[in-house]
Amino acid sequence: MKFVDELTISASGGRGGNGCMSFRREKFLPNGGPDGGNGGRGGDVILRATTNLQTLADFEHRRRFVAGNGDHGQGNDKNGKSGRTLILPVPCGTIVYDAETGEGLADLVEDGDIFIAAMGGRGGRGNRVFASSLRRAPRFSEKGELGDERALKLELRLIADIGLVGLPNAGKSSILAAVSNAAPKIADYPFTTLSPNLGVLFTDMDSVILADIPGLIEGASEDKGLGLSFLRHIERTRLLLHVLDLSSGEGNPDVIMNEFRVVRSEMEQYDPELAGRPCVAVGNKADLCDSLAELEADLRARFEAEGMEFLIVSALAGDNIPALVDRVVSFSREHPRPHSEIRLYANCEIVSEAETPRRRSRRQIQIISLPDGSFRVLHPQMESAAERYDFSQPENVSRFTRLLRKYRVEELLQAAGAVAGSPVSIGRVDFDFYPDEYDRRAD
Ligand SMILES: Nc1nc2c(ncn2[C@@H]2O[C@H](COP(=O)(O)OP(=O)(O)OP(=O)(O)O)[C@@H](O)[C@H]2O)c(=O)[nH]1
Ligand SMILES: [Mg+2]
Repeated sequence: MKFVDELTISASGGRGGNGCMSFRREKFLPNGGPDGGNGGRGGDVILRATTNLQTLADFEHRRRFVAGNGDHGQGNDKNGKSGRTLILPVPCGTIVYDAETGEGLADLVEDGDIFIAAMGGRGGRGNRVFASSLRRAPRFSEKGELGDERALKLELRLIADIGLVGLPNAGKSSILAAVSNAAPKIADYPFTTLSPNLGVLFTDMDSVILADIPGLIEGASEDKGLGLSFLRHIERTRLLLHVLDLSSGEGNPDVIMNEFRVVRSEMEQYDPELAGRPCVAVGNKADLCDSLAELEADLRARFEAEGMEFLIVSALAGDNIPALVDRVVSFSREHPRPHSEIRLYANCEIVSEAETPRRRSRRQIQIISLPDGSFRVLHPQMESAAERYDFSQPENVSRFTRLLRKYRVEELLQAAGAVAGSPVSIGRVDFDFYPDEYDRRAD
C-alpha cells in the first residue's frame, strides 16, 4: 500500500436534532400537557489510533468526514435518536494539528488513544422540559446546535524504539528481517526500501519496535535520493543502529568510515539532535570479509574513539545476530519509552452509536500537553461550563473550582507535567495553573 504520512482532512460533527413543541391530545383530555421530546445529539467524528495501520493512505481517497445528525424530538415524549458517530482509525504516532493555526491538538501514540476531531451539536430541548408549576403550557422549544467543523492536519511520525539508518544497500532491511517479525523487501540494488517498515522483536517480557527507513545518500538534504523526509519516522526512536557495509572498498576501513560520515552529516543537516542520539555502529555483511578480525579491531578502535559501540554481524548468515538482539533488548529495557511531547493522559470512553443524551457526562477527561508548555483540557461538560460561567462573579469561580476538583483535573494536569503558572485552556477559557495547596491546607 502507498505510504502517506501527511495530509489534511475536514471533520464535521452532526447537527443536533430540534426539540419538539407539542401538547398531549387524548380523547377525554382536552388540555393535555406539553409532551414535546428533545432532539438527539449530533454524532462526533473521532480519530482512534490503531497498531493495524502504518500509513495514512486510507485518507487519500476520502478527506471529508461528516457524522450523523441527531433526529428531531417528537410529540408523545419521544426524544430523537443521537446521530451516528464516525470512528476513523489512524496509525499510532499520528499527530493532529489545527490546519488553520498549526496548533498541536493531540498525539495519538498508544493503541486505542482517541481524539475528538469534531463534536456533534447538542440536541434542542422539547417544550416538555420547560414546563413548570408556573408555566404549564410552554409554547416553545429549542433548535439543535450545529456540530463542530474543523480542518485538521494529520502528520504521522511512526512510533518505534530503534531506528535503522545507513546507505542504500547496506543491509538495513536484512537486519530488520533477521531480528524481527517483519518481512521487508530485500534486494541487491539501492533504494529497495521506498517507505518505512516496522518490525517487532518479541522478548519474553515485552516487545521492541524497530523502524527501517530508506537509505540516505550524500546530498539527501538537498533532496537527492529519497531525501531526508523519512527521518521523521525515526525521530521518536531512542537508539539508532547505523548499518555499514563491511565489504565496501573490499573491506577498507577508510572507505567504511567515510560512508559512515556521509550518512551522519546528512542526519545532522536534518536535525542535530538526531545525530546526538545513542547510536550503535553495526558492521554488516561480515561473511564477505576475508580478514575480518583485523578489520573489526581497526573499526572498533575508530568507533570507540568517537565514543560509539561497534558490533559486527551478518544478516544473511545470521552471524552475531543474537548479540545484536541482546544489545537492542537490553537498551530498550534500560531506557523505557518516554511520553512524547504532546500526549493524551486520560482517554475518553467511546460509547457506541446507540448512545444516550447523558453520554457527555460519562466522558473522561483528556489532558493534552503541548510543546509550548501549555495544556489543554478536553471534556465536553467542563468546556461548556467554562463558557457559561461568568468568572467576574466570585461565586462562579468557586463553582468552577469545585467542578475541576470533582473531575480531578488538577491531579491530571500535574501528572501531565503542569507546574504552577502553566497556561491551561478549557474550551475558549484560558487560565494559569495554580494547584490549590491553600485550600488543602485549610482542610
Ligand atoms: N553477503 C551478504 N549480503 C547481505 C547481507 N545483508 C544483506 N545482504 C544483501 O545486501 C543487499 C541489500 O540488502 P537490503 O537489506 O535490501 O539493504 P537496505 O540497506 O535495506 O537497502 P535499501 O532499502 O535500498 O536502503 C541484498 O542483496 C541482501 O541480500 C549479509 O550479511 N551478507
Ligand atoms: Mg531496505
